[in-house]
Parts: sequence; structure tokens; C-alpha cells
Amino acid sequence: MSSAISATTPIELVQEVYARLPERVASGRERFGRGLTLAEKILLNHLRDAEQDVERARTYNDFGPDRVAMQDATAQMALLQFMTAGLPEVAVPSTVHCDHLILAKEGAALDLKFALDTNSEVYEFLRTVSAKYGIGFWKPGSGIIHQVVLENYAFPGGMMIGTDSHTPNAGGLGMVAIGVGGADAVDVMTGFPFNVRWPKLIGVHLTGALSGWSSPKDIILKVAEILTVKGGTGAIVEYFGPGADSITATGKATVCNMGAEIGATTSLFPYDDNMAAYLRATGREAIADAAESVRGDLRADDAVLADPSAHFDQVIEIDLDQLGPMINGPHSPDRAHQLADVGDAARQEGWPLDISSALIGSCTNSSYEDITRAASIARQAKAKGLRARTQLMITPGSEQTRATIERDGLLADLEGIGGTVLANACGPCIGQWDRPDLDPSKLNTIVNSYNRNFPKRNDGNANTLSFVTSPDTVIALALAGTLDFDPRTDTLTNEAGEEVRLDPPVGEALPQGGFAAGEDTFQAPPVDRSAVEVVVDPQSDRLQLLEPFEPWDGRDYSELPILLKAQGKCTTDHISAAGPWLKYRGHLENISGNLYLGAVNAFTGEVGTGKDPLDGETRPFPEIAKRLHEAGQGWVAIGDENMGEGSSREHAAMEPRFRNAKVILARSFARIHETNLKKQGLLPLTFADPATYDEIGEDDRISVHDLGALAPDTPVRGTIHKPDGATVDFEAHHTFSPEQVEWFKAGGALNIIRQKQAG
Ligand code: MIC
Ligand code: SF4
Repeated sequence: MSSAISATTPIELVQEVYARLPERVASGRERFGRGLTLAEKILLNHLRDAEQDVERARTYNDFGPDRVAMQDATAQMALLQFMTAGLPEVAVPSTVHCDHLILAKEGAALDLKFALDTNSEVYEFLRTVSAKYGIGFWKPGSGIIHQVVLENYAFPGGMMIGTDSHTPNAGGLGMVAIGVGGADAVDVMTGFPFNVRWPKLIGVHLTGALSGWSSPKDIILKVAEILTVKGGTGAIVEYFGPGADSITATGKATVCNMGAEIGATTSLFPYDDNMAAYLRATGREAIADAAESVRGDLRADDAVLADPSAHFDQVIEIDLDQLGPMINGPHSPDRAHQLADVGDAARQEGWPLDISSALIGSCTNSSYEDITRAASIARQAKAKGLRARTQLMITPGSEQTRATIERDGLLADLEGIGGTVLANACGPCIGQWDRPDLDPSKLNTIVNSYNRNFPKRNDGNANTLSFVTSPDTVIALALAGTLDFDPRTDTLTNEAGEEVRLDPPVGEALPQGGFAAGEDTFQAPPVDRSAVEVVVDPQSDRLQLLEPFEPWDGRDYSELPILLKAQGKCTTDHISAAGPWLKYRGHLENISGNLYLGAVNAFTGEVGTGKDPLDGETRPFPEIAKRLHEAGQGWVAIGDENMGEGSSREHAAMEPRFRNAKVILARSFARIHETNLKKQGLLPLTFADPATYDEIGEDDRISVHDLGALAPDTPVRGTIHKPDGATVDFEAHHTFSPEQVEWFKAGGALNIIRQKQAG
């Protein structure tokens, strides 16, 4: 296996996938009695057993993905779990990418040096564990996982999983790329199938073409407005139509990337000339040639295009000619505004119009094309006597992109209007941002080209109002210094006091001089791996070896106290915050110190604190959880809609499990979080009647009955016990498949792998 671990996808792997594609597609058409969408073709081609029963939104199916990618903040827990399985090497090509742990403060060079210093123990662990188990290792400074994957590994018609919710970025190259928790990655790396429910299909028909100030980001901001943060749950979003083919590969990746924000399983575009051009420009001519030979099978069938509604569960029409620039926020990525209207909305809502910081980058928008467009605005702005009126920061997506935009003078253009270039990493997108000059007691507005804008996400400050938009709009707003500016209609006053207007951005899809290689940041696993030692210091406060969780004891859950009833949004950022807590991502006990710190207590409206059922005192949630754990007392957490929205981080499931949670009851769950809970042996349930949520009081207890009979498609019965002895019975739903019921009984999926490996 480790021979296949290189800095690119070997052509043999691609050829293998394409070799079985035509036949799987043909038999799929026969089986369904109709034409196939692209997503269906790729899924059918990656079924472990081609004959498996398949039904949308119903069957759980076993897939064999072509690769696994992990970023440093999630890889630690994934690989700590992998280590306990006792295998000599990973069963599928896998890579680790160091991108999340770099704090943005002074600029690229100093920040990277600081990160290497402060995270040396974790990097060393990841480097050696990768070397030991045959995993490719991308060092700090190599760039954001999804950009590195797009530039090196993604290929049309492939299937991959990644321990990060924005893994669907690779859909820009026509890949089914799914974000998962670490335990799912462990399945695949240990040779087990990837098990996921066969998705529904949402088709997005794109007509017309983008122009002027509109860019691919506006497509997904529009889709987020239409579908909302939960509208894509359990679905693959497939783009098609002439508008789809008019977008560059990196533009398509932007759209697919942010599909994570609508909860979609993944998003993808059909193979086209833009993808071929991108593959060729990134040194993958052989893959482009191979893709050409199965071109028809890398696009939806004509029958689908002729009658989309007969093939998709839902069809959305977007005319790109009519699509204007958009900006979404604050606090939720689906809170959409037309750029022209956001100033009025801000005045109405009391959001500061003044912008405190403008940021370009993240895995969503940091491609060569993105930077050329932004730089084109910067160049003309400088020529017209303008400068950024707010802090402006740029994070290149990868070392290759950074080296190329530096060579082509684009970084200089951005610096020319006052921009600062940060390290090739996630940085402020994940709270790795030190803002010493900010007064945290005052509201402040930031604009960025990122994807998520939940409270506290970027700088840990709940008073920061974050708006997501395209890099073009970020630059325009940075030059204006205010939200209330539309470059299509408004003018700016330059240094000489003249009114000037910005021309629309112009971009280049691919560098004319080819990509510059930049620094070599890849480490292949050594041929002889026997001598590699993986060290985890028992005294470490950043890494901790994992102990298997206890199996279920066969007893029903009786009168469990409630640790938390969350009100409104309870995303993974609310459950297990990132930013300063990222340093504990390899230490389950320490990171459990952040459990539910961002959650809003439905009984009090307070954030992060609740009533301790043991003594009635008010304490931070993680402290109560620790006390319950130490007292051997199981507990329940209650969530509202779309519980666990956002990240793939399985810490949001492992922490409650570690602290002795038994049941997580919610109105609804985000897909990855729900799976993560099941994987760790927890019981995620949804209220059959959403109003049951309202019935639950602070001092109530919850019972769940007949767990021995837990079975697919059968509701679970529960009881709410009131302090005065009254009881309210309720019904709850779940999505356990027969196999997943076994995870529950074993105390987590990993225990099953361990047993199989041992036995
Ligand atoms: C994010 O964007 O929230 C993250 C940080 O990339 C996460 C992964 C993590 O929490 O480590 C994600 O999107 O899955
Ligand atoms: Fe990194 Fe932000 Fe992308 Fe997550 S969304 S991978 S934190 S850049």
C-alpha cells in the first residue's frame, strides 16, 4: 500500500476505477430502468457489493472509497483510534494535512515558526504515526487540506472521505467526496467499508453565465438561502446545465465546498473541459486523458438533463445572468442578503456598518483564480489612489498557490493596498486569530470569503458579526471600509478627494506560466517502517492514548438527569469549540473541558452553564459533566433543530461519551454529528413530536425503554419524569441500521473492529 502513497494519485488507481465504470453504469441503468445522474454513477461504481439493495434515503450501503484525507485537528483522534485497532498499515491511500493549528498573528513566516514551535509534539506524533502506518504526511505550511487534495489527489469519478466537513470541495473535480468523523475514516483505513445512507438527490440547474461582480461564491450563497442550513441533509447536490460547464474547476470547488453549510452529504459537478484544463495545469495529464476516455460516464445521462424532475428529488433553477453579488450573515451562513441591501439590513438590525477586518482565504476561496480576481481589484484601486480602509488579510490556500501568486506579483498587488499575507492555513477561519487591539465588549463587523460564520468562530468573540461573501466583494468592502457599499453603483473618494468607481474584477483560471512548485512539503512514508516509533508521552497535556469505552450493559436507561437543554443553534462550535481548544484535539480528557461551553441553556438563556443535578448549583457544563461522570451517573442532553451542524469533529460526540452521556435527544440532527454519536456508542434520538422538546423541564428525568429491541424503522419509547412524580410518555425516532445497532451494543463501532482484529 505505502508504494501508492505519493504526492499525487497514481494513474493506476484512476484506471482501476474507470475500468469498472462503464459496466457498473450500464447495469445501474438497467436496474433503475432509467438514466443515471453523475452521483448515482459514482456511488454505484464504489459499492462494495454491486448487487446490494439500494434505495434513496432508506438503505445504508457499503462503499469502498479510493482514499482518505485527514487534517491535523481531526487526524489526531482518528489516528489514536486507528492505533488501537492493531493493524500494521492503512488499507487505503491516506494522507494527513497540517493546516488547522497555525495561529494567525504576525504574517506567514513568523506565524509558521511559532506554530512549529508550539505544536511540535503534535506534529511529531502525526509525522511518526503517518510514517509508521504508511500514510502520506503534508507538513505545516503545505496548505489547507481541501486545496492540497484538489491540486494533487482529486479526480473525476472518484470517491473519497475526509475527516473534515468541507471535504466536498473535491466535487469541483467531479468526485464524490464526503466529510466524516474520524471513526468513519478508521473503518476505511482498517479495510472495512464506508457505510452511509444512500442519499437523496437535489439537482441544481444552472443556466446563463456569471459576469461582472458575480462569482461562484454567489451561487452557493444563493443555494444556502434557498435550502437553509438543513435543507441539504441526507442529500447529494448535483449541479448541471450550461451554467455548470461555464465555471472553472476551482470555482466549482468553491460551490461544492460550501455545500457543507446546507448539510449536504456532498456536492459535485459533471466532468468538463474546465476540469480537464485544471488537471493538465496541475501536472495530471494522464488523469485528464483517462477521464476523456470515459467522459460520458462522468456526466449525468441525457435522459436526466431532458427531464430533471424525474431523476432528482428536488430541482433548483438558478439563472447566472440574473445572479448578483451576495453576502450572508451574521451568525448563520444561510442568512442571505443581496450586497445592494445589506447596508439597509445592518441599519435596521443595529449591526455596525464599519468593518473592522476583511479577510480573504479559507478552503472555500483561496484558489489562483480567486486571488487573480482580488488582485485585479487591488491593482486598479491603487492606480486610482485608493487603499484598504480596514485591516485586510489574505491566506493562500496552498504552498503551490502561494508560490505562484507571489511569482506572478499578485501578493504584491494585495500588499499594495495594505493587505497582510498569512500562512497557508486555516487561520482566522477556525478561530486561530489573535486580535489584541479589539475591544471585545463592543459589536464589530468583519467580512470574509470563508464559509461558516457562527458566533465566536473567527476570534472567540461573540460580539464579532461575521459576513461571508466572495473575495471580490471582500476587497471592494475593504476599500470602502463599510458594509454599505455596492461597487456596481457606488463611488469611493480617493486620496486626492476625487470620486472614483471600481471596475469589475478580471481573473485568470490558471497561471499562464504554470504553477510554481513552492517548497516541497510532502513526506512519503519510508519503505522500511519497522523502526519508526510513535511516541505519546503519558505526561503530555496534548496527546492521550485512548481507552476503549465500556459496552452497553444491556439495561434500559432509567431516570437520567438532564445536563443540557440547548436552545436554538447548537453547532459543533457550540458543543466543542475550536480556537484555543484546538490544542487539545489529541487529548480526550482535556478537550472535554470545553463540552457545551457555547450552548445556550434553554432554561436560563445563559451560555455554557447549567444546574448541576447532583446538588442544584450552577456550574459550567463541562464541570457538571465531569462531576456526573465521576459519580458514575449517566445523563441526557437535549438539542433543538439540526443539532451538531457544522464541523465533522468527533470530539463533539466523544466528549459526551467520555463524560458518561447516554442519550442525545433533539428535534433533528446534522448528518455527520449523528453518525459520530452512533459511532461512539451513544443513542441519538429525535422527538416524534417536536413539541415534546417544550415539555422538558430543568429538574425532569428521562427514561428510555426496551433498548434490547432497538431495531431499524421502529420508534423508541421514552418517559419524562416530572419532579412531582407526574410522567409524560413520548416516542422518539432514530436512524440506526441493523449494523449500527451493533455499534450501540458494543459500546462503539471501534470495539467491533478491535474484536474482529483480535479474533
Ligand atoms: C471547520 O471548518 O469547522 C473545521 C475546523 O475545518 C472542521 C473540522 C474540525 O473541527 O477539525 C470541519 O469543518 O469539519
Ligand atoms: Fe480550514 Fe476553515 Fe476550511 Fe475548516 S472551513 S478546513 S477551518 S479553512
